[in-house]
Amino acid sequence: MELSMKITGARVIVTCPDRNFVTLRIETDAGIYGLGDGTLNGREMAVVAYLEEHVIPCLIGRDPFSTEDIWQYLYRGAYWRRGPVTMSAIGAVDVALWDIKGKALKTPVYNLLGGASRQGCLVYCHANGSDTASAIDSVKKHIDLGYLAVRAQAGVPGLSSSYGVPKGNKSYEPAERGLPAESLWSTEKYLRFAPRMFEEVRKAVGEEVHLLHDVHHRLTPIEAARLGKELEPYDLFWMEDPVPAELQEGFALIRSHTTTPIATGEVFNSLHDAHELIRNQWIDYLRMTIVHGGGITPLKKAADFAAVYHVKTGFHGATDLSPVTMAAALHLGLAINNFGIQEHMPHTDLTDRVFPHAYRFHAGYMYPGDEPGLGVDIDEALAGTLPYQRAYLPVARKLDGTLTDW
Ligand code: KDG
Ligand code: MG
Repeated sequence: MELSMKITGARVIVTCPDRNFVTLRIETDAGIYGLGDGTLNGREMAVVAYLEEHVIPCLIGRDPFSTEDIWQYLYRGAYWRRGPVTMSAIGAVDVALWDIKGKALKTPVYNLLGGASRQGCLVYCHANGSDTASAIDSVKKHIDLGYLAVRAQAGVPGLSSSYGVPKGNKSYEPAERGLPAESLWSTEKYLRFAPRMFEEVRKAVGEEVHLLHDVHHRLTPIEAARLGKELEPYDLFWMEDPVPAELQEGFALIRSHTTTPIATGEVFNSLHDAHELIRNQWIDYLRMTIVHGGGITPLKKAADFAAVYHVKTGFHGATDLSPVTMAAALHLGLAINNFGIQEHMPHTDLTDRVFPHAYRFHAGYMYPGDEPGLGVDIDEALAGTLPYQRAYLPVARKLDGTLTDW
């Protein structure tokens, strides 16, 4: 079999099937193409410019099988390292190259990463409600859909909006058109409410279902320690992003007070953001995602490093990660030994039509499918009818107006 190929071209496709996605399509002289996701929620066009102006010209003529060398070329070779824009652009290239590799070798990407280590990937979904009663209804609905793990978020009494809870009856989608929306935050109200909510949720849904919760970077370490301790009786699968994680040693304080498992890392873009967290066993689940973490190549290494310290994966899987990232996460998740759980926030029907894919959900698990490569395509004709629309994530302020972490 002739495996010598060259990259002949690459283009960025920006489309908005209900929300914005940035997709990189890399072409080869063998007629095989690969897709990568470069979506960075609320900062999409920065990645487009980075790819078009700085990355694509360097790819032409290279061997698409050289995933390691091309990754190093784009990372070390740029001199300027890390950061979400850079790493999303590198991630888009890396994932597209793994897609090409799988298609050229006529095998699903998970076979190139070690083969299947399990039958499917356990996933968790999002349940939410404006109050505890409606959050409980939502958890029950998701259990009826077959989910074995459910994240529960509810409106905090006294706050006009809460992370993870939609305003109307639409599905929750944080990015909104127009300038950034402002929401209010009160740690006191939240800390009074969250343990009571989980007491009721656990009572209503029983012991079997895994319950998760996202604090979304809102607390200080000592506040998070208190929350983790108070949540212990409700046996959470994890407490996510209890604090903003720039200060890795802050997790030591949380860890010394509570046995509630901790997940973090959806905003990380390098293993260097997490290596103290992992090395010191301050977390249980690493949430770094394929796109913002620079692709399959570095995430496989991050997962292997984490495995040494009993840390499992819990890859980010919100709707701002395109179906291409979902597929990449499932292929990697199927292959590694220390897979923990995968987030599944289903895309809209329109997004699924723009990105036809082989992965599927069944009875609590997701399966990447057995198509060569990643098993995701893009309907460019449909994508072309859905132009980019500027949208931003919200910002948060404390009740006295101080800007805080959203
Ligand atoms: O773009 C930001 C979202 O992906 C994020 O707010 C979602 O926290 C999130 C989660 O856990 O899915
Ligand atoms: Mg989160």
